[in-house]
Amino acid sequence: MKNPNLTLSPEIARALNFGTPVVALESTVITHGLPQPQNLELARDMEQQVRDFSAVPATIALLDGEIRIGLSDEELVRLSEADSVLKVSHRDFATAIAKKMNGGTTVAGTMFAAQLAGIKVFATGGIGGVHKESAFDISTDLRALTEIPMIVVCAGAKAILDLPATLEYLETMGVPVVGYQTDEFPAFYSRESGLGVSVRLDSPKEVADFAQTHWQLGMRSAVLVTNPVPEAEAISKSKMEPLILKASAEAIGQGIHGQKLTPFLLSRISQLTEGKSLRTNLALLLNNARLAAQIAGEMTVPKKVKAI
Ligand code: PSU
Ligand code: MN
Repeated sequence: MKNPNLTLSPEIARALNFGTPVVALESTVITHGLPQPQNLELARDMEQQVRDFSAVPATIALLDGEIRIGLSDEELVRLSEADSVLKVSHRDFATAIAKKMNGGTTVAGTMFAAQLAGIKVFATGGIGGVHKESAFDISTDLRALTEIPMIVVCAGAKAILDLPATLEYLETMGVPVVGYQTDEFPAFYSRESGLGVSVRLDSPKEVADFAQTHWQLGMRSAVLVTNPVPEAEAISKSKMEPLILKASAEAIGQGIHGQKLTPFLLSRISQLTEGKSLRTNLALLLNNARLAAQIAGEMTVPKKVKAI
Protein backbone atom coordinates (compact mmCIF):
# COMPACT_ATOMS: atom_id res chain seq x y z
CA MET A 1 0.00 0.00 0.00
CA LYS A 2 2.28 2.74 -1.26
CA ASN A 3 1.15 6.32 -1.57
CA PRO A 4 3.31 8.18 -4.10
CA ASN A 5 3.05 11.42 -2.10
CA LEU A 6 4.64 10.00 1.04
CA THR A 7 8.16 8.99 1.96
CA LEU A 8 8.28 6.50 4.82
CA SER A 9 11.51 5.97 6.75
CA PRO A 10 12.75 2.36 6.46
CA GLU A 11 11.94 1.79 10.14
CA ILE A 12 8.33 2.98 9.76
CA ALA A 13 7.82 1.03 6.53
CA ARG A 14 9.00 -2.11 8.34
CA ALA A 15 6.89 -1.45 11.44
CA LEU A 16 3.72 -0.86 9.41
CA ASN A 17 4.38 -3.96 7.36
CA PHE A 18 4.81 -6.18 10.41
CA GLY A 19 2.01 -4.62 12.47
CA THR A 20 4.40 -3.22 15.11
CA PRO A 21 2.67 -0.45 17.13
CA VAL A 22 3.42 2.99 15.65
CA VAL A 23 2.70 6.42 17.17
CA ALA A 24 2.55 9.51 14.96
CA LEU A 25 4.03 12.73 16.38
CA GLU A 26 3.38 16.25 15.11
CA SER A 27 6.05 18.77 14.17
CA THR A 28 4.46 22.22 14.48
CA VAL A 29 5.35 21.92 18.14
CA ILE A 30 9.01 21.67 16.98
CA THR A 31 8.89 24.40 14.33
CA HIS A 32 6.44 26.90 15.84
CA GLY A 33 5.38 25.76 19.31
CA LEU A 34 8.60 25.68 21.35
CA PRO A 35 11.77 27.77 21.41
CA GLN A 36 15.23 26.39 20.55
CA PRO A 37 16.88 24.29 21.93
CA GLN A 38 13.96 22.86 23.92
CA ASN A 39 12.18 21.99 20.66
CA LEU A 40 14.88 19.51 19.59
CA GLU A 41 15.25 18.03 23.07
CA LEU A 42 11.51 17.58 23.25
CA ALA A 43 11.33 15.93 19.81
CA ARG A 44 14.03 13.46 20.83
CA ASP A 45 12.52 12.83 24.27
CA MET A 46 9.06 12.17 22.83
CA GLU A 47 10.49 9.64 20.39
CA GLN A 48 12.38 7.96 23.24
CA GLN A 49 9.29 7.87 25.41
CA VAL A 50 7.37 6.08 22.64
CA ARG A 51 10.21 3.55 22.27
CA ASP A 52 10.38 2.98 26.04
CA PHE A 53 6.76 1.86 25.84
CA SER A 54 7.40 -0.58 22.97
CA ALA A 55 6.11 1.40 19.99
CA VAL A 56 7.87 3.06 17.06
CA PRO A 57 7.69 6.88 16.81
CA ALA A 58 6.82 8.45 13.45
CA THR A 59 7.51 12.17 13.58
CA ILE A 60 5.78 13.68 10.55
CA ALA A 61 6.99 16.77 8.70
CA LEU A 62 7.79 18.18 5.25
CA LEU A 63 11.40 18.33 4.14
CA ASP A 64 12.23 20.00 0.80
CA GLY A 65 8.62 19.58 -0.26
CA GLU A 66 8.37 15.87 0.60
CA ILE A 67 5.88 14.50 3.13
CA ARG A 68 8.06 12.46 5.47
CA ILE A 69 6.78 9.82 7.87
CA GLY A 70 9.54 9.09 10.38
CA LEU A 71 12.65 11.27 10.57
CA SER A 72 16.28 10.44 11.29
CA ASP A 73 18.05 12.31 14.07
CA GLU A 74 19.86 14.53 11.52
CA GLU A 75 16.50 15.39 9.99
CA LEU A 76 15.05 16.29 13.39
CA VAL A 77 18.03 18.61 13.92
CA ARG A 78 17.47 20.21 10.50
CA LEU A 79 13.79 20.77 11.18
CA SER A 80 14.37 22.21 14.64
CA GLU A 81 16.91 24.74 13.31
CA ALA A 82 15.23 25.64 10.00
CA ASP A 83 14.38 29.33 9.83
CA SER A 84 12.13 29.33 6.82
CA VAL A 85 9.55 26.74 7.69
CA LEU A 86 5.85 26.63 6.93
CA LYS A 87 3.13 25.74 9.42
CA VAL A 88 1.34 23.03 7.45
CA SER A 89 -2.34 22.29 7.84
CA HIS A 90 -4.66 20.91 5.14
CA ARG A 91 -4.58 23.93 2.85
CA ASP A 92 -0.78 24.21 2.98
CA PHE A 93 0.40 20.77 1.79
CA ALA A 94 0.29 21.64 -1.92
CA THR A 95 2.03 24.95 -1.21
CA ALA A 96 4.89 23.24 0.65
CA ILE A 97 5.21 20.60 -2.07
CA ALA A 98 5.05 23.05 -4.99
CA LYS A 99 7.62 25.33 -3.41
CA LYS A 100 9.80 22.49 -2.05
CA MET A 101 9.61 23.90 1.44
CA ASN A 102 10.23 22.53 4.91
CA GLY A 103 7.13 22.40 7.06
CA GLY A 104 5.95 21.52 10.54
CA THR A 105 2.62 19.70 10.43
CA THR A 106 -0.17 20.81 12.78
CA VAL A 107 -2.50 18.35 14.48
CA ALA A 108 -4.72 18.45 11.37
CA GLY A 109 -1.78 18.14 8.98
CA THR A 110 -0.24 15.30 10.96
CA MET A 111 -3.54 13.42 11.10
CA PHE A 112 -3.95 13.80 7.35
CA ALA A 113 -0.48 12.41 6.57
CA ALA A 114 -0.63 9.71 9.25
CA GLN A 115 -3.88 8.44 7.80
CA LEU A 116 -2.35 8.19 4.33
CA ALA A 117 0.41 6.07 5.88
CA GLY A 118 -2.06 3.84 7.77
CA ILE A 119 -1.14 4.99 11.31
CA LYS A 120 -4.01 4.92 13.85
CA VAL A 121 -2.57 6.50 17.02
CA PHE A 122 -1.17 10.01 17.37
CA ALA A 123 0.23 11.97 20.33
CA THR A 124 0.30 15.75 20.58
CA GLY A 125 0.23 18.45 23.28
CA GLY A 126 -2.95 20.41 22.77
CA ILE A 127 -5.37 20.61 19.89
CA GLY A 128 -6.43 23.81 18.19
CA GLY A 129 -10.05 24.89 18.52
CA VAL A 130 -12.36 27.86 18.37
CA HIS A 131 -10.47 31.08 19.11
CA LYS A 132 -11.93 33.93 21.13
CA GLU A 133 -10.19 36.78 19.36
CA SER A 134 -11.97 36.73 16.01
CA ALA A 135 -15.14 35.26 14.55
CA PHE A 136 -14.54 32.32 12.18
CA ASP A 137 -11.10 31.48 13.58
CA ILE A 138 -11.77 27.77 14.00
CA SER A 139 -8.75 25.49 13.76
CA THR A 140 -8.61 22.96 10.93
CA ASP A 141 -7.76 20.52 13.74
CA LEU A 142 -11.48 20.34 14.55
CA ARG A 143 -12.36 19.50 10.96
CA ALA A 144 -9.65 16.83 10.87
CA LEU A 145 -11.05 15.31 14.07
CA THR A 146 -14.45 15.01 12.42
CA GLU A 147 -13.21 13.24 9.29
CA ILE A 148 -10.14 11.19 10.15
CA PRO A 149 -10.55 7.94 12.12
CA MET A 150 -7.60 8.05 14.49
CA ILE A 151 -6.92 8.09 18.23
CA VAL A 152 -5.53 11.52 19.12
CA VAL A 153 -3.97 11.78 22.57
CA CYS A 154 -3.69 15.34 23.92
CA ALA A 155 -3.85 17.24 27.22
CA GLY A 156 -7.10 18.86 26.20
CA ALA A 157 -7.00 22.34 24.74
CA LYS A 158 -5.52 25.54 26.07
CA ALA A 159 -7.76 27.99 27.80
CA ILE A 160 -6.51 30.53 25.21
CA LEU A 161 -9.37 28.98 23.21
CA ASP A 162 -13.09 29.23 23.69
CA LEU A 163 -13.30 25.81 25.35
CA PRO A 164 -17.10 25.56 25.61
CA ALA A 165 -17.47 26.42 21.90
CA THR A 166 -14.70 23.94 21.01
CA LEU A 167 -16.50 21.15 22.88
CA GLU A 168 -19.85 22.08 21.32
CA TYR A 169 -18.29 21.82 17.87
CA LEU A 170 -16.86 18.37 18.67
CA GLU A 171 -20.24 17.22 19.96
CA THR A 172 -22.05 18.47 16.86
CA MET A 173 -19.58 16.64 14.65
CA GLY A 174 -19.84 13.40 16.62
CA VAL A 175 -16.29 13.26 17.99
CA PRO A 176 -16.09 11.35 21.29
CA VAL A 177 -14.07 13.22 23.92
CA VAL A 178 -12.53 10.67 26.27
CA GLY A 179 -11.30 11.74 29.70
CA TYR A 180 -8.36 9.51 30.58
CA GLN A 181 -8.79 8.69 34.26
CA THR A 182 -10.81 11.89 34.63
CA ASP A 183 -14.38 13.16 34.29
CA GLU A 184 -13.25 16.70 33.51
CA PHE A 185 -11.95 18.08 30.23
CA PRO A 186 -8.35 19.14 30.94
CA ALA A 187 -7.18 22.59 29.86
CA PHE A 188 -3.58 21.82 28.91
CA TYR A 189 -1.57 23.67 31.63
CA SER A 190 -4.40 23.05 34.08
CA ARG A 191 -6.05 19.77 35.00
CA GLU A 192 -9.37 21.54 35.51
CA SER A 193 -11.68 23.47 33.19
CA GLY A 194 -15.10 23.09 34.77
CA LEU A 195 -16.20 21.30 31.59
CA GLY A 196 -17.08 17.65 31.12
CA VAL A 197 -16.00 14.90 28.73
CA SER A 198 -18.31 12.51 26.86
CA VAL A 199 -16.87 9.37 28.46
CA ARG A 200 -14.28 8.47 31.08
CA LEU A 201 -11.93 5.53 30.40
CA ASP A 202 -9.27 4.28 32.76
CA SER A 203 -6.81 2.06 30.89
CA PRO A 204 -5.04 1.95 27.51
CA LYS A 205 -6.94 -1.25 26.64
CA GLU A 206 -10.30 0.42 27.36
CA VAL A 207 -9.33 3.27 25.03
CA ALA A 208 -8.23 0.92 22.23
CA ASP A 209 -11.42 -1.16 22.54
CA PHE A 210 -13.59 1.97 22.65
CA ALA A 211 -12.07 3.34 19.43
CA GLN A 212 -12.42 0.04 17.66
CA THR A 213 -16.10 -0.14 18.66
CA HIS A 214 -16.65 3.42 17.41
CA TRP A 215 -15.20 2.56 14.01
CA GLN A 216 -16.86 -0.85 13.77
CA LEU A 217 -20.17 0.99 14.03
CA GLY A 218 -19.20 2.81 10.86
CA MET A 219 -18.27 6.12 12.50
CA ARG A 220 -15.53 7.95 10.63
CA SER A 221 -14.43 10.50 13.21
CA ALA A 222 -11.39 10.54 15.44
CA VAL A 223 -11.51 9.60 19.11
CA LEU A 224 -10.03 12.44 21.14
CA VAL A 225 -8.30 11.20 24.29
CA THR A 226 -7.67 13.94 26.84
CA ASN A 227 -4.93 13.12 29.32
CA PRO A 228 -4.47 15.64 32.15
CA VAL A 229 -0.96 16.99 32.77
CA PRO A 230 0.71 15.25 35.75
CA GLU A 231 -0.24 16.94 39.01
CA ALA A 232 3.32 17.97 39.92
CA GLU A 233 3.65 20.10 36.75
CA ALA A 234 0.13 21.48 36.52
CA ILE A 235 -0.65 25.20 36.83
CA SER A 236 -4.04 26.05 38.32
CA LYS A 237 -6.83 27.56 36.25
CA SER A 238 -6.96 30.59 38.53
CA LYS A 239 -3.24 31.33 37.96
CA MET A 240 -3.54 30.89 34.18
CA GLU A 241 -6.70 32.90 33.59
CA PRO A 242 -5.33 36.47 34.05
CA LEU A 243 -2.25 35.66 31.96
CA ILE A 244 -4.38 34.27 29.16
CA LEU A 245 -6.60 37.36 29.21
CA LYS A 246 -3.52 39.59 28.99
CA ALA A 247 -1.97 37.65 26.08
CA SER A 248 -5.30 37.60 24.29
CA ALA A 249 -5.81 41.36 24.70
CA GLU A 250 -2.29 41.96 23.33
CA ALA A 251 -3.02 39.80 20.28
CA ILE A 252 -6.16 41.82 19.55
CA GLY A 253 -4.28 45.09 20.15
CA GLN A 254 -1.51 44.09 17.74
CA GLY A 255 -3.93 42.77 15.09
CA ILE A 256 -2.47 39.26 15.22
CA HIS A 257 -4.71 36.65 13.63
CA GLY A 258 -4.83 33.55 11.42
CA GLN A 259 -1.99 31.05 11.59
CA LYS A 260 0.16 33.43 13.64
CA LEU A 261 -2.28 33.67 16.54
CA THR A 262 -1.57 30.33 18.27
CA PRO A 263 2.27 30.68 18.21
CA PHE A 264 1.95 34.29 19.48
CA LEU A 265 -0.25 33.29 22.43
CA LEU A 266 2.00 30.33 23.29
CA SER A 267 5.17 32.37 23.42
CA ARG A 268 3.56 35.29 25.31
CA ILE A 269 2.22 32.92 27.95
CA SER A 270 5.62 31.29 28.30
CA GLN A 271 7.13 34.77 28.92
CA LEU A 272 4.38 35.74 31.35
CA THR A 273 4.88 32.57 33.43
CA GLU A 274 8.68 33.02 33.34
CA GLY A 275 9.22 29.63 31.78
CA LYS A 276 7.04 27.64 34.15
CA SER A 277 4.48 27.02 31.40
CA LEU A 278 7.25 25.69 29.17
CA ARG A 279 8.12 22.99 31.73
CA THR A 280 4.45 22.11 32.00
CA ASN A 281 4.24 21.92 28.22
CA LEU A 282 7.19 19.50 28.02
CA ALA A 283 5.84 17.30 30.83
CA LEU A 284 2.43 16.89 29.25
CA LEU A 285 3.87 16.12 25.83
CA LEU A 286 5.93 13.26 27.28
CA ASN A 287 2.96 12.05 29.29
CA ASN A 288 0.89 11.93 26.08
CA ALA A 289 3.61 10.10 24.12
CA ARG A 290 3.68 7.45 26.84
CA LEU A 291 -0.09 6.92 26.88
CA ALA A 292 -0.28 6.85 23.07
CA ALA A 293 2.40 4.13 22.94
CA GLN A 294 0.48 2.08 25.49
CA ILE A 295 -2.75 2.47 23.52
CA ALA A 296 -1.01 1.57 20.25
CA GLY A 297 0.17 -1.63 21.94
CA GLU A 298 -3.43 -2.56 22.71
CA MET A 299 -4.81 -2.09 19.20
CA THR A 300 -5.61 -5.26 17.31
CA VAL A 301 -3.97 -5.20 13.90
CA PRO A 302 -6.70 -4.68 11.29
CA LYS A 303 -7.08 -7.35 8.64
CA LYS A 304 -6.01 -6.18 5.20
CA VAL A 305 -9.16 -5.30 3.27
CA LYS A 306 -9.25 -5.25 -0.48
CA ALA A 307 -9.22 -1.76 -1.96
CA ILE A 308 -12.45 -0.88 -3.69
N1 PSU B 1 -1.82 24.14 20.86
C1 PSU B 1 -0.79 24.04 21.71
N2 PSU B 1 0.49 23.95 21.21
C2 PSU B 1 0.72 23.91 19.86
C3 PSU B 1 -0.41 23.96 19.00
C4 PSU B 1 -1.65 24.08 19.54
O1 PSU B 1 -1.00 24.06 22.90
O2 PSU B 1 1.88 23.84 19.45
C5 PSU B 1 -0.20 23.85 17.52
C6 PSU B 1 -0.66 22.45 17.05
O3 PSU B 1 0.20 22.00 16.03
C7 PSU B 1 -2.05 22.73 16.50
C8 PSU B 1 -1.86 24.12 15.92
O4 PSU B 1 -2.46 21.80 15.53
O5 PSU B 1 -1.02 24.79 16.85
C9 PSU B 1 -3.18 24.83 15.76
O6 PSU B 1 -2.99 25.99 15.05
P1 PSU B 1 -4.24 26.83 14.48
O7 PSU B 1 -4.96 27.33 15.69
O8 PSU B 1 -3.63 27.90 13.64
O9 PSU B 1 -5.05 25.84 13.68
MN1 MN C 1 -6.79 29.58 13.44
